[in-house]
Amino acid sequence: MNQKTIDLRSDTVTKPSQAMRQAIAEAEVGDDVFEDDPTVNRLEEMVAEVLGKERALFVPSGTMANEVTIKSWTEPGDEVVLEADSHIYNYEVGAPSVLCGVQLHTLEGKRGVLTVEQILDQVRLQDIHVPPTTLICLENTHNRAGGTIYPIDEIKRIREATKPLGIKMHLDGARLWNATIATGIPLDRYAGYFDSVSVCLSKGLGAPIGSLISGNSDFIQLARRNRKMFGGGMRQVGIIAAAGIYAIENNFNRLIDDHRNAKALAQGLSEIPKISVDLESVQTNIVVIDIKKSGMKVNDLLEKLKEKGVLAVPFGKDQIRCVTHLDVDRGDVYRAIEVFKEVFENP
Ligand code: TLP
Repeated sequence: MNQKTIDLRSDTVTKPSQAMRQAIAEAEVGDDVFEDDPTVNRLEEMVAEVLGKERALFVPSGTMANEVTIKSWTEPGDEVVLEADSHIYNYEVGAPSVLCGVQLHTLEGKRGVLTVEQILDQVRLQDIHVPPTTLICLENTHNRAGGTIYPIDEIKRIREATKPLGIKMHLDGARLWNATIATGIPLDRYAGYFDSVSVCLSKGLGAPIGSLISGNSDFIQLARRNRKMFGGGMRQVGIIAAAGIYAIENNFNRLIDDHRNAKALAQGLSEIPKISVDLESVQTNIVVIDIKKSGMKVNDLLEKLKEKGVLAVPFGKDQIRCVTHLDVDRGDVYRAIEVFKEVFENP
């Protein structure tokens, strides 16, 4: 019997369900560059409202959301402070320097979290010699740290200390949905501490494409212009906005299943002697597995897992990442654990 491939590479791999495809087929559309697409307008209003912001703007990807935001808040030569393992620093192809002309100043956090003391120690104010810090970017949940949640008290302290210095704060909230489901802290409470927040529809929520940037009206007006400059002005994209609306309405609350599945996966894997999993960092839908003890090479392991129908991604010299999502159920998790056991028992 042909078994289904268990794809744990990312929560971006989910495919639109029949019901989502139906919503796509029925979407009313217009030209969104003219702000004429009723479905996009509805999605933007919906996201602005859940985040407690004046406006929101639909963009094709999380990367564009972050880069349009950095472009909108900074001038070339400014400095942006962010965590060393952040997505913006590691996985956006150097766009902050190429597209926005800013210098990134990275600080090493613990499980993705920077403290207010660390930030205050390193921000630079206007002085003829230095690039001024005009923006701080935080990430919640934090991808490379393994889906960890930023403590809201620390966010509040950072906000209170840096707002008087005139520094803006942006949240890369690609997976903010997961933080809210895990903690019960509403989206707008997190968002309230930031000048801008980006969220993704194409990760755990299961839409095929799309992210939004939110903030006040002046910021969104500027972001709309920068989105056009970056080639992200889109036309009859109600067809994809409809998938986003469907995703928020139907797939937000179910993220709890992904979190439970990630915990079950982490627990099962942690019982395999040749690998280590930091169970404390498994707070949402991401599991990072360290295979150093096994002496096996990451790419060899990934190849062996693939032969047995389990996909994951490399995540450092001795680490791989597994992500749970709506196309992975508990049975798949148990089968994945068995496959890991087989691979480590008969390397
Ligand atoms: N993350 C992807 C990869 O790029 C690593 C993944 O598989 O997790 N912010 C965060 C925190 C992200 O994790 C991602 C995507 C993005 C932004 C960018 O989103 P896209 O891929 O839509 O540009």
